[in-house]
Amino acid sequence: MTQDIPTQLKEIKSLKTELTRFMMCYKFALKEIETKIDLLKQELEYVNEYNPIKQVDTRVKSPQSILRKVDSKGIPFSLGAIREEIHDIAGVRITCLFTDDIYEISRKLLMQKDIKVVDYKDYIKFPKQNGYRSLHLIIQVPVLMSDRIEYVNVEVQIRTVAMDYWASMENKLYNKYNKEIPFHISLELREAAHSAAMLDEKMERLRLEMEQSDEMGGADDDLLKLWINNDKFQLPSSF
Ligand code: 0O2
Repeated sequence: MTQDIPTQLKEIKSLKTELTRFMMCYKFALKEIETKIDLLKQELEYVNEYNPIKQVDTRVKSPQSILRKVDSKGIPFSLGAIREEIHDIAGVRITCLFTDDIYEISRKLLMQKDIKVVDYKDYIKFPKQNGYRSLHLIIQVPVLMSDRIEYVNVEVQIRTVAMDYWASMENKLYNKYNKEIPFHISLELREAAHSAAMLDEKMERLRLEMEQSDEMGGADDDLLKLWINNDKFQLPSSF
């Protein structure tokens, strides 16, 4: 039985409201988590005199991308199922300098009482076959709507600058070759992932050495400290 035009219009309007509320929840969840990260940044900066968070990017997945995932994973086409099954509609990416910072940031975030952990994937200790490394947390953040509290899933990716550099290059190639990266390029990518991991390890060792030398009352390495704490600091050309 076909519905009359006013009933159809009413249904379309109510669907539109439902969809807007659905997407708004993710936008609000990102605002909540951004505020938390900002407070964490300030706290670490003032208490530890070192802010490990170099960059924070957020995004809400586009409706097209959500639909692609629904299709590829065979998820039933309903808002309830999408909410349950797709965990990265709201995404935050935190970039830092050192691997240890990743775990420190994740510990500090997960310590917060109103954050629930849904999933924890450590692609640093267990890199993906293609070389991808990053720490992924799926967390639930409470969002206060006008009539209720919604617990909204947010995917938090935490990685070093080197891991991020690699992942953005790999993503470009993945898109360029329409998911079928030629074998010789995938080998080079794996090599690059290995080099990035070596660089991260080396940087971590240098930092440890610097901290130990500070603890033993050694001379402050002002250049290295300036570099770690200031994004805009440039090494002199004679360095
Ligand atoms: P986009 O465009 O970033 O949104 P899921 O697919 O999330 O349900 P999965 O695959 O187990 O389940 O999640 P995983 O492995 O935690 O990956 C989720 C996100 O991590 C991806 O989202 C990417 O952003 C990133 N990622 C995972 N693997 C790779 C990789 O090999 N290379 C790069 N460059 N990024 C990766 P989307 O939805 O795929 O993409």
